[in-house]
Amino acid sequence: MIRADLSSNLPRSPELQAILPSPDLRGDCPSWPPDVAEDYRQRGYWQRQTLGEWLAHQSQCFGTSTALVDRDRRWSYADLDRRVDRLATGFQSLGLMAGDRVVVQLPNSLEFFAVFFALTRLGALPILALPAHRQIEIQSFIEHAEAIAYVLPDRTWNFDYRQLARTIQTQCPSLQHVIVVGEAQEFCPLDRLDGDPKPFPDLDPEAVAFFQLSGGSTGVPKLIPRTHADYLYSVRVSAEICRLTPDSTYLVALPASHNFPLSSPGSLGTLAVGGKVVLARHPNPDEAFALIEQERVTITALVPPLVLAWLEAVETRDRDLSSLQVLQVGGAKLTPEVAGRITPTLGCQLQQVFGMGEGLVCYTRLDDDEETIHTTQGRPLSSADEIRVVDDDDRPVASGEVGHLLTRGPYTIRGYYRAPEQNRRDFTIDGFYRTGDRVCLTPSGNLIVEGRAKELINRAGEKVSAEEVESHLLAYPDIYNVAVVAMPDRFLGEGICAFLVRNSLPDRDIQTFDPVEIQALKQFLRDRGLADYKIPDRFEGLIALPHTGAGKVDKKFLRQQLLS
Ligand code: OOB
Repeated sequence: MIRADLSSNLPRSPELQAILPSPDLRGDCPSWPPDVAEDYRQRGYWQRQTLGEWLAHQSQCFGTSTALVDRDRRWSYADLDRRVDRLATGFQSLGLMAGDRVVVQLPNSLEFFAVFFALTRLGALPILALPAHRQIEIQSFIEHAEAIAYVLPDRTWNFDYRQLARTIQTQCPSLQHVIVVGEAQEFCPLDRLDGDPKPFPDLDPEAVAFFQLSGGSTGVPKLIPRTHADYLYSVRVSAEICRLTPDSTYLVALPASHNFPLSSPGSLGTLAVGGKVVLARHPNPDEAFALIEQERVTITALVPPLVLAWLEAVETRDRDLSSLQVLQVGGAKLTPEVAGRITPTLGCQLQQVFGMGEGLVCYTRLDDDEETIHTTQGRPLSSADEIRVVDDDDRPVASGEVGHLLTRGPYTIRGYYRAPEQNRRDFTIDGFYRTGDRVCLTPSGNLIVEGRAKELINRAGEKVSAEEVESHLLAYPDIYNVAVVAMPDRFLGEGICAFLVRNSLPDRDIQTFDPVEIQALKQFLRDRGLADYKIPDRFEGLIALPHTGAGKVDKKFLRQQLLS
């Protein structure tokens, strides 16, 4: 059991907290206008329930059923709810209060769910980082949100997160608590956070509950504030669309904190109906196929490159995948050719999912015709989702034409956290989110994603800002100029190519980078703390960058060079 003396904070009384006004993030997080919010309430989209209350309710309904399976550990709904209560008390004894921001970077594990629900039950706000994030990302989340705590694992086979935490601690004055799952060394072990639950503060279901992360097109991190009410709405409807039942078993193969496996319908959608959630540490076919066979998994979600890996692996693995009914694919564009191979090879139905951390999620429906499922990315989950497809001047395009996708609705944010300038760019005056996707709308109301207008590289579903990678490469000695672009990649969908201009021009004919230089460049980026998935797949040397007539770097020309 943990006592208040473990805290570097003065203990703050939860009773006092309950009578204080709820933390007001409204200045930091643009919200829905009052009349729109009232409409969403009246129509029953937003309900008077927080994530914490929701979990307690699920525990009452499905107490002894298995909620979560993590290797040989199994928690029932009641186990989960109990652990969440005790952990929330432990967080309270550390001094964490409603409104405090906490970076959570955990692998797919029981602890991820315990921590997520314990913080939200307390009204503290998890920032859901990915296990792949490194110093650059974690530090910027902590600084941007003035987070006071960071929850991380001890290590994986090739990376020691505690070492990362040590570096972060020296850089981030706001950080007061480092909490480690596993061998904690000098930090606070998660296991010690425990205590008999006392009343938790009353929270407003329409207040921010946690932050998703946006694949921003600039280097600045964008935190997506999601409220209890908006998130639970999208979870409920997603579970319905995917026809989840208490007999459903969902395999979390992608990182559990990402919006797709968390809520579309993901783990939360499964818990919403009394189903079972199985956690894979890694989405590779060996681990995933074994779990599908052992736990009789009925539904899972993948990004397109993993679909290819699974399709190839089926031939050589002797596993019973017959329980699998639905394979959801999203995060990046699935080609109709690969879509067509899924049912014959894996024996399950395909559902395409086009969504974003900011809100809007589109699904092909399970009873759609084959053509729709293979060639479109589906339609919005709610009839209250508003969709506009517009030209560069925000005028609606003719029906069937390609244009920019704008959207607003009951679970799509009205602005990022503490980002007024970005918000002016990414949201229209009347509250539509500029998704950055170029789409066309079919006569049946389904969307086809044709590309992106924003300068973002979609590498196997991971969103990488070209500008961010460029800024780090420019810091390398002997690099004078750089342009980072997406390149077509059969497996990743898009790979990252860096065009580099050296300071010194050794020989006009030798512009290529040899393997030793490439290794050095990659190591340089890693040492700066950049996540691995942002490190370019290809490096090309140039004498100078090409420019457009308007004087901008001609990235279109560079992309074309990669095709020839
Ligand atoms: C999902 O969320 P994010 O926030 O990582 O990325 C959103 C972006 C979209 O704007 C789009 O550019 C791309 O990812 N995307 C797709 C896609 N699904 C997402 N592009 C083409 N086809 C698709 N099916 O990636 C996400 C969130 C919830 C559910 C599913 C995916």
